[in-house]
Order: sequence, then structure tokens, then C-alpha cells
Amino acid sequence: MTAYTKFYCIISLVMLMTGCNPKSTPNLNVLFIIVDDLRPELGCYGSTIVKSPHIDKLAHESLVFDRAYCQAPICSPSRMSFLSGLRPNETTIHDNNTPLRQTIADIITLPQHFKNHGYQARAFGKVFHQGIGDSLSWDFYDDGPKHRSVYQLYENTEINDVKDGSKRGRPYEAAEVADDYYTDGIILNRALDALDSFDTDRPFFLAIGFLKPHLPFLAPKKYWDLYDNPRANYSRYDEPPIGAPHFAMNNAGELRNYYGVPEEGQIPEALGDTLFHGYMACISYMDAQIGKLLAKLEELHIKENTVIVLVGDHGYKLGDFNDWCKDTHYEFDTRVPLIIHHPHMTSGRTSSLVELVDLYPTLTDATSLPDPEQKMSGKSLMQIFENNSLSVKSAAYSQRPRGILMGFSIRTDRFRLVKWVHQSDYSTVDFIELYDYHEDPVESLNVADSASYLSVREAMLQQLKAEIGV
Ligand SMILES: [Ca+2]
Repeated sequence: MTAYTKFYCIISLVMLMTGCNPKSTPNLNVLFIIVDDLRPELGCYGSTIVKSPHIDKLAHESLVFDRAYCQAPICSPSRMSFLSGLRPNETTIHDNNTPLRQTIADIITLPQHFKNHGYQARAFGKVFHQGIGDSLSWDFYDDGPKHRSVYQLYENTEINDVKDGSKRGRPYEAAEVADDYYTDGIILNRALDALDSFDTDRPFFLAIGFLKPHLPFLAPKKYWDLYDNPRANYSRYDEPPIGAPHFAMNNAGELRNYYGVPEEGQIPEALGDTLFHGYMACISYMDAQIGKLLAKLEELHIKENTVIVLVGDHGYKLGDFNDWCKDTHYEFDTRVPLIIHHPHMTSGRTSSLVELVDLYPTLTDATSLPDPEQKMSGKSLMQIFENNSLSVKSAAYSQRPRGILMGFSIRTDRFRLVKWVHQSDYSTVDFIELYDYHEDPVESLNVADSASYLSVREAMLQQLKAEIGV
């Protein structure tokens, strides 16, 4: 029982003694907002480039986690982890195609747990990965529309007729259309309808999966017009870490699937400028939808009874490390935005190390539900609301395969170690990376083989073994 749960029990006891029935206290709703491929590129995280006023306003009323890390730096493995409360080595899901129940058939997912406790559980957009949604988790879910289904300009829809069938469409678009011509406006409308139609005598667990700023960067032109060559104001780190293995980067693999992007070699600077602009435009577009969602909560007078979580499923590189997109163990790809608004708790920010796998026990704790009778690999973060300097764990972990290898990363307050082992035999170590953020905040140098770091390396390997078993 955490301090927060104890607090709630004491309140309930006082209510009983004073004649109030605690059962008349309604359970808190949960609004769970997952944003696809959003790194902490937000005003509330210090970005001076992006315009994100609505998320910034939410952050001002919330606890902002400055050091939150995903457990896998790509979409589905990350989501499967935090929606199940298990780590990737426990879900054994490392791709975007494997359905949850194929590997952990009897798991009670986070939304399913709330549904089992009387909540109305609905999902719209990309919550689980699209196409492999989990019907047991919800009363109702709709995981459309897809990323690539809503080009608006003829020049881009026409590409579908002329491009190589293995290619996707153009990686960006700015059409003069209303918000709901593109994906996130459509998802927002479905979410607003859901909020209007929930029974008012039962709490809800509403999950919204916004698709932007995931590729392709499609957003109404008015959001592109908020920026004028924004990359000119961005200081990027051009080179990957010295001493890192060649396979650590992902070579912009996902981006190269799109029309007009070279299949190898450098991403041209002019194209990079447009893509950077598109990522910022898509954040502002998604941010505007979140503004409408939060305004609806206030209009319905339910914000005061609702826990709101906003999270990115993993980070992103925008030419950083001479690379694009996600899928590495480095800070750009594993560090995510995490904002939790609790109507009964104070706002603020914390630099406590936390993981997305902590969301499941945090939300049960935040709503005073019991934990499910199954393994929970995360920890409740509710105590951090009471003491924002509190440390609930000493490290964050991530996992990602690369070819025949599997990479396991441990990130502590000061260091990150990545251990690359053979997938067929985890005892066979291929490569070790170690970064010291006090001496090298941008991960420019792998010091794993430096004599002065041997004791750090050994201690982190032991901690990884103890926690993850590798
Ligand atoms: Ca994603």
C-alpha cells in the first residue's frame, strides 16, 4: 500500500466515522492519451521551437516527469509493455505485428483491469498497434484511421498509382483542409462523441491514441504556417557516438520507405528541413486536438473527476546522430514525455527516473483499485506527487533486437550501459556500450573499454543481470 492509498483509506475511514458513505465517492475516470512518436519536444519540456500551448497548459496543472523512459524504442513493443505491466523480455513482443494474446494469452491488460472493475472502457486511434487491437481490453474500440489513408492533395494521392508498390506515399503534406480531414482530427471527433455518450453513473477509462507526429507528416497547412524554417534554430548532434557499434543506429530505415526519400546515403538537407518542419507542424496539430479534448472535459464538468495521462510511446531523432526516426537505445529514442494530472494532487515536475511500465500500477493506485493478481513489473509513481524528489527506482531499462543480436539497456542517474548479446544465446556477449552523462551529456563517446570505468561497467552489468536476468 503506498502513501497515497493510505491517504485515501484514512479519508474513507473519516467519512465512515462522520456518517458519510465512502461508496458515494465516485471512482475517478481515466483519460489516457498516447501520442505516437512524440519525443519531449514540447514547450513544457523546454523546447523553444515547437508550439504546444495546450499540452503546456495541461503540464502546468500536472506532474511532469523529466526523466521518463520507454521499455522499447518502437511502437508496439513499447505499448504492449506498458499496457500489460510487463517488460519486453516478459511479453516477448519485439515487432509491430504480434498480437498480445499470442504470447501472453491470459494477461489482464491495464484497460481490461479497469473494465473488470466496472469502468466503461473504450479506445480510439492507435492504442494497441493498429490491426492487432485487443477486444478483451475494451467495451468498444476503433483503431482507425490508418497513418497512410488520408492524403488530401491530388499530387500525393496520385503517387499511389505511380510509385513502386513496396513504397509508401510522400512523407509529408500540408493541405488547406479542416482538422478532421487528417487522422488526429477524425480520432478527436470519435473521442468527443464517446465523452458525450458515457453513462454518468459509472466511471470511464478512455484511451486516445493520436497518430501524429508519426510519419507521414500530414497536417493542415495552418499548422505548418506556425513555423518558418524551424530547423534553422535547432542545434543537432550530427555524429553517432564514437566507439558505438555500426549496428546501433537504424539508418533512417523507416523514413526510407517513403516516396522521394533516398534508399541509402545521406538524407538531403532540404528534405531534412521539410521533415523537421513537418514534425513540428504535426505536434502543433496534435496539440490542438488535445486542447479540444481537454476543453470538452471542462464543458462536461468531469475534469475534476478525471486522472489524465499524456505519454509518448518512444522518442525520435530528427537528423540527430546523422539518423532519423526511432529504434535505438539512446536518449533521443528512449526518453519520452510523461505528464500525469491527478485532480486531488498538486502539480509540479520531477527528475525522478521512471519507466512507462510503471503506468499500470500508478493508475490503479491513482484510482484506488487493487492491483491485478498477476506479475506487475513496474512501481506506482503516486508517492512522487507527495515528494517530487523521491526516487522510486534506481534505473530504467529498454530492450531492442538488431539482426541476430538483442540489445539490453540500463539507464541510471548518471550512466547508460547497452549490452548486445546473441539472440540464440544470451550468454554470448557481442558488444558493450557505456556513456557517462556527467562528463558527456550528448552520448558522444563510448567509454565501456576505458580502465577508469571498469568498476561502473561491472556494477551496471550486475544490476542488469539482477533485474532483467541478462
Ligand atoms: Ca510510435
